[in-house]
Amino acid sequence: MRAYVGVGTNLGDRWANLALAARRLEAEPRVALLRASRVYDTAPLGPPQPRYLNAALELESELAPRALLAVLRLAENAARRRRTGVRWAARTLDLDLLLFGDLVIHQPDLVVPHPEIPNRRFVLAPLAELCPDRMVPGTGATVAQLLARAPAAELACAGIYPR
Ligand code: A4P
Ligand code: MG
Repeated sequence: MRAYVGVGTNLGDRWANLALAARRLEAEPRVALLRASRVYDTAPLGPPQPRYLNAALELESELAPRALLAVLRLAENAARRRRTGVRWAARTLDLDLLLFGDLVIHQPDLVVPHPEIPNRRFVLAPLAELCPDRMVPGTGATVAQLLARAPAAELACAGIYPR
């Protein structure tokens, strides 16, 4: 199944955290990392915190959604182990399962499509590089359409995804 993952990092060596996420997915036997968006430098949404790097990854997953989510959590943990002396709330790596084929999932610990997609330009801009014409289930709109109507947000392309 074709799946899309949102990557966010605002702590530590952010570029290294992005690279780690890609390496972890590439090392997964039942996951193929097909493409990466460019990397965006984005203003933080929420409480005051450092700026983020955001990107999106396109996967082909033979793993079921929950198993893929577990892989994402392990990759986050791997990034956390690399950091030193940070507050518990700080995040070196946030991997969100944005889309999994056309599936709609509403479980306590897994909601797909990720419910914040329409509100977040830092998710939609990279995702639109990979799959602008893909319908986002439950919204009646494509990724490109959601991007066109998303709330304004400050973001700038910062480079290609590190591999
Ligand atoms: N969960 C449910 N559905 C999903 C899904 N589709 N993908 C559950 C991933 N996880 C999903 O996640 C909390 C719980 O969500 C998990 O246990 C999982 O089972 P988390 O990543 O541990 O916690 P979180 O990061 O606080 O949650 P969330 O919703 O990812 O946080 P936010 O709201 O995304 O906050 N500003 C910019 N510019 N860029 C960013 O990337 N990110 C955040 C993080 C805030 N501001 C930001 C950015
Ligand atoms: Mg998350």
